Amino acid sequence: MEDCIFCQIVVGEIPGEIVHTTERTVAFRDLNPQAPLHVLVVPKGHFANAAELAAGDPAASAELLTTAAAVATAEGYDDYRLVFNTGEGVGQTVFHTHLHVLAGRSMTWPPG
Ligand code: IU
Repeated sequence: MEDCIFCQIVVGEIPGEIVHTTERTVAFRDLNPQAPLHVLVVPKGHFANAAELAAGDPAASAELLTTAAAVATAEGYDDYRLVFNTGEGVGQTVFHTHLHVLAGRSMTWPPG
């Protein structure tokens, strides 16, 4: 989708600090990090949210998780939090599926 900012990062039309790439995913640092490690893992294809990705491209859906784990391990974290926001009501602001990988500080549960 040409007006999707994460699609543009995936193809290199706008810069992102990319930390890891696989066949189906790209991982880049969040511009507004909420923890010492805050990386977003996105599928190369455009899907609005995690459920649509799982239905439309199960292989990419699985690869998002393995990429997230690989990024956390490569950055030296055994403990990390993975988050998919789905819908404006819970804070989704970018409608290209992205898995937040957060680590490096203590976190509370439940999330706010
Ligand atoms: P959310 O789950 O849709 O709320 O997360 C969107 C994230 O994308 C949020 O953490 C932003 O800081 C981040 N982000 C980014 O890293 N680069 C961008 O160009 C834009 C948003 I727009």
